[in-house]
Amino acid sequence: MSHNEILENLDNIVKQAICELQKINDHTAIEQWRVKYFGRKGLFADITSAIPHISPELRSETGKKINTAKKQLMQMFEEKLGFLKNKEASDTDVNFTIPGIIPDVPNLHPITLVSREIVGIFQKLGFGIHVGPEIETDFYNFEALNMPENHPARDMWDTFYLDEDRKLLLRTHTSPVQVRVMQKLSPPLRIIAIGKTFRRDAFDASHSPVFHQVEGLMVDKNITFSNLKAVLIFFLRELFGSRVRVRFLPSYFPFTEPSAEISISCVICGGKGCQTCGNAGWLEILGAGMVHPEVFRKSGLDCKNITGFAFGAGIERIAMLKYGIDDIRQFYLNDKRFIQQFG
Ligand code: FA5
Repeated sequence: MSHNEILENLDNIVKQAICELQKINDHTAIEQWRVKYFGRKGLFADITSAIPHISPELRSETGKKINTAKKQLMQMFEEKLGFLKNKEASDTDVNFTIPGIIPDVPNLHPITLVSREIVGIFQKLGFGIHVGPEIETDFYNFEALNMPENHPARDMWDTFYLDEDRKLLLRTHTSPVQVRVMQKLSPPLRIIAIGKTFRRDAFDASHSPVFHQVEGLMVDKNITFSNLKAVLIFFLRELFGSRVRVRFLPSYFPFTEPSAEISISCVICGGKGCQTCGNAGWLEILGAGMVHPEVFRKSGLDCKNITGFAFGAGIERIAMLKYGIDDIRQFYLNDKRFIQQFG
């Protein structure tokens, strides 16, 4: 072979080797390729053996060209080999017989459990379930509830405002749902509404800046405070058992007249006094009263022929008593060990 023939041959070998290498898809084929080009009797051995037959001054240059081509192909070979190894590993590492991972589904959160139980009790009494928005307007959260601008009772709730004009806010209670329902539906009405409420209250054992309330509203002809008492005592005895003691004390809410604050005997300490009930033996869980005529008017109802009662209870406080939890912060620590104890 002449010098030129060797180079031409080398060029063809490289082109052919690259073309074949690209098509290779398994280990057997790549080994065959290696032997064909780099084996003891392979094409590179063959072409290298022709070097001594060309003129001495061209031998070094020819040898270098052959080595460069060899190096280039060897590098491509290594890359392909690595690719095939990875591919085989990912094909064979999948063991389809291994059982699936059992999803870690914890119990329902105690607040969800208690909310469902409350809904169940009121459904037995024929109450419908409603919801309202968590972002409220000043009108629904305050004004329609008989608290016009600058009314001092607005200070009863430390409010998270969402805009400079203080027109949008995070609802401080579920009472705005009363107004929304009365605007939409006509009496007789029997509804509850459950949802999140927000106050700028610092965390302590019985306060959280986000908590849940259940609101109740009953409106019809001749609804009296006795109806309110009967419904609430039924509700609290269904929830806490027939032995629970219920206390009604006079209170003030701008949207009810008369108003009451309702407590039950502390089921954690049995009424002796503990951290949860602030050593009082009673835990206040409800505010209630007869719907104020101004609320009917603001909701567009003619209050001459109708009366009604409303109440609002804190669900966390109810859940604490029901499950013997002495600190409201437990609900919000996201500790699965806590959640798994319920349900
Ligand atoms: C109200 O929110 C009135 N809207 C309730 C009402 C409705 C009265 C209808 C009359 C008619 P109050 O601010 O007292 O009332 O809250 C009601 C209940 O929410 C309390 O009894 C308590 O159980 C719970 N609560 C209040 N603040 C917190 C808090 N920061 N963390 C947890 N629970 C709270």
